[in-house]
Amino acid sequence: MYKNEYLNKILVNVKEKCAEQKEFINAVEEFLDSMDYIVGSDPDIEKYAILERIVVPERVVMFRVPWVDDNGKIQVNNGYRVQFNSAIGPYKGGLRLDPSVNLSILKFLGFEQIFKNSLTGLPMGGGKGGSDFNPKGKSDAEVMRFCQSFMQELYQVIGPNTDVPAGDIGVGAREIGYMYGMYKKLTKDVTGVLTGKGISFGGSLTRTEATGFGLCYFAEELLKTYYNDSFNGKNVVISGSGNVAQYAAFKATELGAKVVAMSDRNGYIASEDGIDIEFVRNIKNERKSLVDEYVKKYPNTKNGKNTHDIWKIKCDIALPSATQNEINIEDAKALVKNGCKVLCEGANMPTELDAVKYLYENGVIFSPGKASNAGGVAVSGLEMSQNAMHLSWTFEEVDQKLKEIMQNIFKACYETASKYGEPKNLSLGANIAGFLKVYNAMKAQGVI
Ligand code: NDP
Ligand code: 2IT
Repeated sequence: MYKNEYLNKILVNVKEKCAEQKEFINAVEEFLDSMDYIVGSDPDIEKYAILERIVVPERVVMFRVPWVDDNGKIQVNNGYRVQFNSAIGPYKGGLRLDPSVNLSILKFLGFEQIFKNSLTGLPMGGGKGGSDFNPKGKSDAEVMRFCQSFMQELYQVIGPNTDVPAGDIGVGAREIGYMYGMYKKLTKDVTGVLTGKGISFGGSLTRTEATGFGLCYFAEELLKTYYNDSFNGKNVVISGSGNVAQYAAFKATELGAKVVAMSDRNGYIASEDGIDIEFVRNIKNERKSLVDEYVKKYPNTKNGKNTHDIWKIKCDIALPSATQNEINIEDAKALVKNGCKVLCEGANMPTELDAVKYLYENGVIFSPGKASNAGGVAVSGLEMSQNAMHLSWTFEEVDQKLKEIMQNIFKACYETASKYGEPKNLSLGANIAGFLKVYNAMKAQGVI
């Protein structure tokens, strides 16, 4: 229950109309919590029906993705693009390929993306897409045929000035390359409709590293502000071992921390001496199992199959970077008990709402993914700028811009949270700061 009746009406309506969409309802609920601080003092939010509109995607496209496997058998998957909000720029957001993908998950991700993209300060609206295709165990040729078929439908609704997809879980350089190739063939357009492209065909340097690096730049700023401290000498637990986790591990180490545990969907590894990050990257580049391969080389490594057990590993800083709902209330209790002081989300909503509340009440500084993982989409925005200008910046230039953007995002969240009397509530700061820009744009553009 919110203090404000208008918010209760919005939530009841979303719960009724999207009853099956658990993840989406969670994301809306978390956002509305913060709106309770501002709707009372700004009647225009209700007058212009901003919240009624903001919780409904502008457009959702769902399509069939047929493809032929290596045995000549026809396979069919579901494809989606959720074009959530274009108030401040073209729809922008990743594509996820994972068997768990459904409309609820993509709507939650697209909704979060609206505020994340707004926080970057770049002109990008929010969107998300993907398919329930499982890339695990597929050959390169199968992945290519799937990506080509997926793009044969998707190309109709995207474009460099309308909707610009990128990677997410299960979508990296290989998939973006195949999709870009098919888009180019169908449209004859080479102006960069996807971000995360290969460097030789319009990709930006630092995009691969951007989310993980950005996460650490954000966390470094947070540590300085709240604790007058830094990564130096800290023990860090990072869940996942994909794109975000690998580069977060690399940057945290460069900043003087020790990464003591990592995971993939089959289990976790932990070592007080620190994880061999380069080796983790090699294992995952070969698309192999983290635990099996790691213990072959380092047989004394602590490990386990239950991915939740990674949160029982003692650490100063936790960077969940695998997927949504990785940290439940029990995991949050274990983190607090072991002295964890900071949790910055690298993934999108890896922490369940009651776990966030528990962390907050027990003094752990928490940052939501929409703020701390915005580095990826920020550099995607920079890739769009470079494509539009037909030039490319150096790694150092992009890295420097990324650092400034992450510092600015932290500052916006911190200052906004402080303005509303809760300086340690970065979720509040992120939601309000992200929302205000979108709200003003929607108000200015009329009832659309
Ligand atoms: P990847 O596919 O590169 O890596 C995902 C990692 O998480 C893998 O190690 C994977 O295990 C693990 N994982 C995936 N699903 C599960 C699950 N259900 N349970 C446990 N572990 C799981 O994806 P990214 O690194 O790109 O994305 C990770 C998170 O970061 C996602 O939440 C994504 O939305 C978010 N994000 C990504 C950005 C980007 O630029 N890529 C930007 C901002 C946020 P396995 O290796 O076994 O598959
Ligand atoms: O969740 C995210 O921000 C991403 N997957 C990156 C999106 C992008 O457009 O780069």
